[in-house]
Amino acid sequence: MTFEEILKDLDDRLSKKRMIHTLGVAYTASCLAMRYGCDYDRARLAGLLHDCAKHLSKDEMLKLIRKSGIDINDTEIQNPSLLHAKAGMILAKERYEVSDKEILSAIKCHTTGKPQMSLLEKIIYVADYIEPERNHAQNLSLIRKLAFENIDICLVKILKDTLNHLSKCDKPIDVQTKLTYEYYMNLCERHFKIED
Ligand code: DGI
Ligand code: FE
Ligand code: FE
Repeated sequence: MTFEEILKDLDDRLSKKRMIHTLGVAYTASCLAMRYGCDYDRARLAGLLHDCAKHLSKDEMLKLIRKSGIDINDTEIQNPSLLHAKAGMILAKERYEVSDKEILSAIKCHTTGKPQMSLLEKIIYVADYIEPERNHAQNLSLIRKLAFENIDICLVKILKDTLNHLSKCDKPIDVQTKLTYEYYMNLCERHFKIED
């Protein structure tokens, strides 16, 4: 399917608010791709599809993921907001005919991140957090600037704020979110001077 065809289908399925966020992520991801020398069309498509399963119910997402034989952990079952990433990857493949493995994996890890992300995976993770419609997180103006200066340090800041936010709200932390933070914190401590 073309970008326009996918856009039309998503527009029929997602809420207006989610659609505005989706387009924000698509174009923020393409800008980050221009900055870091990644294919901006693939970044835009991954951004367009990253939340494509957001309208599904918990049961629909569980069914889709189980049918594909993908593992689901307890934290994901208790926090259905984590499930839309894996479900989105499956929909992108099956409904939107995406076969690009890197785009699929960027959708799959967009909520928690993962250690050793590819450039495209990092771009989608960051774009989801900084797109212009997002306005709740703390430190957003610093993080937005950092996104275009050093994407690895930017990841550390986002993950640190996310972990803080989750513990403040008493939400269980997915093992991937924690591993991702530890991996990028370690990497940045070895390569860059991080200021707190
Ligand atoms: O789908 P979006 O709203 O655009 O954003 P998202 O996919 O990044 O995240 C959905 C929610 O998942 C968001 O409120 C943050 C939350 N989240 C990220 N990591 C974890 C988490 N929630 C829990 N419980 N545990 C995590 O490790
Ligand atoms: Fe999401
Ligand atoms: Fe999103």
